[in-house]
Amino acid sequence: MLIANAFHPDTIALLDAHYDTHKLWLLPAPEQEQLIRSLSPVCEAVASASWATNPLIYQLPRLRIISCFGVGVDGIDFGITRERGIQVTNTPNVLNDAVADIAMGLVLATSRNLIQADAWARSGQWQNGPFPFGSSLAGKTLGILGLGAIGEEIALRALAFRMRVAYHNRHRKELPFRYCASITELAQSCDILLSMLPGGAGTEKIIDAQVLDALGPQGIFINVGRGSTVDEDALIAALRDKRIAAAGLDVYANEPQVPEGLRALPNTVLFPHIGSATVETRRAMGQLVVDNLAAYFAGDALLTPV
Ligand code: 8YV
Repeated sequence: MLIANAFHPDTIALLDAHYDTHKLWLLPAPEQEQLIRSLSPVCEAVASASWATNPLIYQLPRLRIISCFGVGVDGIDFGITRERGIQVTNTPNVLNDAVADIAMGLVLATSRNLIQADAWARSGQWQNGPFPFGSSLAGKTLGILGLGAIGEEIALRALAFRMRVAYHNRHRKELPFRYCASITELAQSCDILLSMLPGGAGTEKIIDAQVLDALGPQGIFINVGRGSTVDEDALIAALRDKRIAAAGLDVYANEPQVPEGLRALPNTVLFPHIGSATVETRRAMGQLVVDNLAAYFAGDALLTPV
């Protein structure tokens, strides 16, 4: 088994106990290539984050199962996995609360300028005058783009903050929230547009200048889904020209690179993809990776097949 990423130590220990494991992330790039080549005739299983998976699929002809660490599987070439009968699993649901918490963290940080407020208190600027006012959440509309299991957790939290909730999905759901038939309609109808969209060809740069202009100069954009869904140049231009008020981002098109244009702006809050990054959640995700592999090798039904 090839382990591609540095999972929680408990997960690594469980994998080590049951399989002949090889750890890719510990090696420098040339040695990684060497390891993959040497395992190519024998490697049957990969435990990997989605983004690190494709190169392994192409180089491991005996691969039978990919146990993906994360709910998003946009880094996996399903054309190839289906053709070769490779099973794929992911880790849904166990991360819903952690990601929803970070989403609300970005909502609060952008609307109340929390990061700037911390800097203000530390730097002694308070002596020269009060911190500028933010904007309230109560009574505002949170527009959730991609209302799946995580989106529903975010909606519950928004209701507790006395916000209204609207959403856009391809299909309307039986939920007591306003449904908008298009992304642009949702952007027009909300104060804070929050994207939970998955990556992939169907959503590539779907959040573009037109959507951001519909959000408007008081609007805030939050992204906790995938960076590939945003036209980042259009986002930088909209933030710079004050065509939207602020953005709070946990994900980027080309991670771990964060575009200089975003870093240079004062009206952005930028997190390094920490949506699921709590000890408890990462442990639970790892356990699901391990349990799916155990089920596969025992000949049982996979717990969370994709
Ligand atoms: C990452 C995520 O998988 O689950 C997802 O889709 O984006 C995250 O939880 C995790 O950070 C590992 O890369």
